[in-house]
Amino acid sequence: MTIATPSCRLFHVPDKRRPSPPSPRFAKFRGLWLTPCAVLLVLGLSACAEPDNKIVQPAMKNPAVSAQASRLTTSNPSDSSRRSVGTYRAQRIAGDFADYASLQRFIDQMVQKHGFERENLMGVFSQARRKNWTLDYLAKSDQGLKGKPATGGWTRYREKFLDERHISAGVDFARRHRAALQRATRQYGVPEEYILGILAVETTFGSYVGKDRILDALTTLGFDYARRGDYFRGELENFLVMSRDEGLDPVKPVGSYAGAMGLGQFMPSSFLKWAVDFNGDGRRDLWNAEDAIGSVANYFAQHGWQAGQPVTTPLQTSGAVNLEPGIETQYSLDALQQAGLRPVSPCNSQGPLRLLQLRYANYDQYLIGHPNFYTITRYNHSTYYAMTVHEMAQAIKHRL
Ligand SMILES: [Ca+2]
Repeated sequence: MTIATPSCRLFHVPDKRRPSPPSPRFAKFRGLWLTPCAVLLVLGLSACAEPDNKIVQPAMKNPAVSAQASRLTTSNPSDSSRRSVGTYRAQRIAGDFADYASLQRFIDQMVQKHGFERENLMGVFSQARRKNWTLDYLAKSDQGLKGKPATGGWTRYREKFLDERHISAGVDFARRHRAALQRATRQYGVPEEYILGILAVETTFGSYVGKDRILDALTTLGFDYARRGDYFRGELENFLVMSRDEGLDPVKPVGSYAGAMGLGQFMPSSFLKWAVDFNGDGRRDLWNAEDAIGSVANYFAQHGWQAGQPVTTPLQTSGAVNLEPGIETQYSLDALQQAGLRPVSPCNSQGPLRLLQLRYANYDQYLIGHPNFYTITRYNHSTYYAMTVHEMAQAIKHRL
């Protein structure tokens, strides 16, 4: 998901045990080209990961249980519960955000727009904690994420994910959730391996879904991160609506430092638009494996996935490539061929093509990015992210 556009969820999960790529919303958020410094930040620390010197908290062993535990018991909401989230009440905001006039205005808007109780929201925000680490981290990475991709950047990026741990976890997850995966493929037209590829890269199938409270993350970024404060205040609004709709205590859910949640790391806006109840229990639960499978498939379907169509086609080059690579520029097949780029296999793609450049240590590889590749980048606006999902999908499929 993009920060500025309706992309998925998503900001990335800070998986401390392994570096992760910039997440959906995240790539667009920061720009698509990474300097060497930025690559270190992204690869070494992960897009939404935390610095190496940060103490690692144990991952949630059973996210579904934890999410369930945070639910309120209002299966039949009364008028009061329709106007509030959690059971918090306060006459004024206490704690880290006590003196924030901008938060007071936000609460006023939530009362007027969505009918929340003012005392309830002041009680909720009295629980919020300012995440200074997040602000420090984003300040550093904002400075570094400019310029062209570095030589060898693709090699370093992919090796963080294309390993036995991710692939074997994918095989195991696929065997445990075969029926749901096959049902998602039938219903949405998205091959199961691409659903698996997303869940592998985002959270290694829920083995690490983040440890920051969503309330803390979104309040901090909404009111102390000026560059994208409007975006995060919007996500905070969506999070409160989501919490009320789903009967969640808004102080309990945890996720990435940027507010992404569950196995697929959906941001609240993506939850409201694209999450589905895929196990039929009447709730959309991003921490539930079946709901996550259906939600990722629905996300792809709603972002233009073309069933039965290719994702990439490798290109042969003759001489220097003078076309601009990247997902923001569209080409016709004729334009690519006239520039000396020839598909290694017949190419009958429907729709605009992208020129993908993968930077190895000693050479650059070029590929066609078909419309389905572009759909993957709606989850995270990054060529390397989408290529990693694609390769992960193929690697897991090969083992099934
Ligand atoms: Ca469900």
